[in-house]
Amino acid sequence: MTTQTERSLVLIKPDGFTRGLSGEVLRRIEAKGYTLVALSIFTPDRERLAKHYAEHEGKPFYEPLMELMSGGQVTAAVIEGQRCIEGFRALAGATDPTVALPGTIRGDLGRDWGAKVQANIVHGSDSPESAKREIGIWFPELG
Ligand code: DAT
Ligand code: MG
Repeated sequence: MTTQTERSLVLIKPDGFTRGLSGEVLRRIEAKGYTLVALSIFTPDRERLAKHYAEHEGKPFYEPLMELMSGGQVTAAVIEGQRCIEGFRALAGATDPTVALPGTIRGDLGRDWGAKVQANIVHGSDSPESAKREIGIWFPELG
């Protein structure tokens, strides 16, 4: 059986960026064998974040999430490889860093800080449809 190569959007969020974890996250992506296709560092504005997190609008953690994400620089990356969407989600670990398994990015490097939103270091697309949509938002030149 063959599997098509695919792309995923990865963000090292401001909490991860500020702690100097961009290199560690990118190291794990490359060590796993995925390829870096695009890389950019900037502070995202609310308009871009509202598009990115449209599915979460109205949830209790939405505003704190927007504040966290617009509060500093992010490292945005497009990665590539067969099943890299699923593969990066496995590298990232569970959304809640307290229960994310050791060995994962969130499990090894994240913790609960008592905030209204979980600061969990990374974002990764959760499906091919999300990846296509999110890559279009963060890297329109790749669309
Ligand atoms: P993921 O980033 O694992 O795909 P998500 O898309 O459901 O998780 O949520 C986006 C981000 O919002 C997540 O990385 C952290 C935060 N978040 C999600 N659910 C939360 C909750 N119940 N309480 C606090 N923060 C939450
Ligand atoms: Mg998500």
